[in-house]
Amino acid sequence: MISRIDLRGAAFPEGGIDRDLLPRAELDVEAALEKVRPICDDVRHRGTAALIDYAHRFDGVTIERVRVPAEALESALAELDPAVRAALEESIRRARLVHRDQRRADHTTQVVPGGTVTERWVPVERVGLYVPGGRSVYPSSVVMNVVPAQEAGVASMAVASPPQAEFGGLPHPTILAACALLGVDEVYAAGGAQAVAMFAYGTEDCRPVSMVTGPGNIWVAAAKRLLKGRIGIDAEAGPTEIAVLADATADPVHVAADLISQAEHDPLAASVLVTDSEELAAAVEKELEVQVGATKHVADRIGPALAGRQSGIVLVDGLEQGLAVVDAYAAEHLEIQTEDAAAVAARVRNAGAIFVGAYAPVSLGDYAAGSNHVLPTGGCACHSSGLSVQSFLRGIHVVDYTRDALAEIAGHVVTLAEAEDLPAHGAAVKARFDWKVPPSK
Ligand code: HSO
Ligand code: ZN
Repeated sequence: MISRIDLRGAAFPEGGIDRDLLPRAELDVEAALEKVRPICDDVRHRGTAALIDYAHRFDGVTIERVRVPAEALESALAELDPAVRAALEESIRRARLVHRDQRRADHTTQVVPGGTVTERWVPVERVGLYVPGGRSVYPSSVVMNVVPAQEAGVASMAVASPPQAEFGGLPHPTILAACALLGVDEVYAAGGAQAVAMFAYGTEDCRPVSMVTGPGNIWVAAAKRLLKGRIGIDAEAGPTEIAVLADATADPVHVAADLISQAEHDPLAASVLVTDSEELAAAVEKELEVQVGATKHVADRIGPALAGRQSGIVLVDGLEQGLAVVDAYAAEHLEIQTEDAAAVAARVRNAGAIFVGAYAPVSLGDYAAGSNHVLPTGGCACHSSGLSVQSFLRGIHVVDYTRDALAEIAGHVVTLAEAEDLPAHGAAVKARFDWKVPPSK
């Protein structure tokens, strides 16, 4: 069911191992761009009418309006299962605790007497948060997008999620209830690329936003790539990934359960075990058979995800090689199930989020650890972070120099301007001193 990649005895070069040796899903976002471009243009020009047409074409539902009325949000919350409400409330509470601590204070550096640079953290004014529908209905993703934006101080935010035929053309009621619970009252029944275009260009109903965040399918990723620049984006989320770095001390029942848990998202989801223990590998293979036989979503997602070339058991010679492999892979989620897991985790350089030891499964982070579950996929964890308060802030440098402080550095500025053949740059400084460069003090 799951393939093996044996890297034992392979050379592990200094600069890290070749990523192409490792399993990974390939997502051709570039090819999707051509399909997405006319959709985005159409939304730009026809606004709500285009969104209504796409709801019919892509979501198979006839809707009359895209903005979700306030009563629908209220009634979704009123009808929410109390157990789900309690779980969401606890998830929100924990996420708030963690994200509140991410807030940054403005900081002023005195460079010279009379010369300061202040870094002022300013939230993005308005953001659009995309929450997938269709195969996946994730109220937890509402929490993971909204909480950091709120804690960053974003003044205006809107959520979009695809219209569902089953629910009269509204987004899924649990999504609406989660929005209501978080105090988000601007929600749109729009999905896919057209929702991203709605946010970017604005429509009669929806004021344009400065930034769009949230996971989505390939069409959402392609629209984000296309419209990036006009809007800021978090990341082009790809299919979910879990990597588990485990040694002989790991419990194969836990490892198999965790690999299956993320395979449950998508046939393209990646589940990768990296281990130096042949016994563990064999026990996990056995356990996968047992557990897959007892779960849901096997034929359409788990089966193809585990059997796909994006998943596999990677055998390594030892912990050092294991660390080299997981760093090269840069997983969205990385579990460390080894002896002295915290010390091993501290050595990892590349991962979206790290889950330490036997009692921190990825599912905990998906719902209620307090951490964020919108994380970099496709190897992007080697250069990017997951969604956080920081994602919604801009650090603005405020430069404040007195006449004396400028005079002190003027000579160097003029010299550098001349070295770059930009004399007008130097002139802008000299103009303040009767066109003479002041002698440096
Ligand atoms: N594991 C997904 C998030 C999620 N899981 C939502 C369950 N619901 C990507 O990090
Ligand atoms: Zn998940």
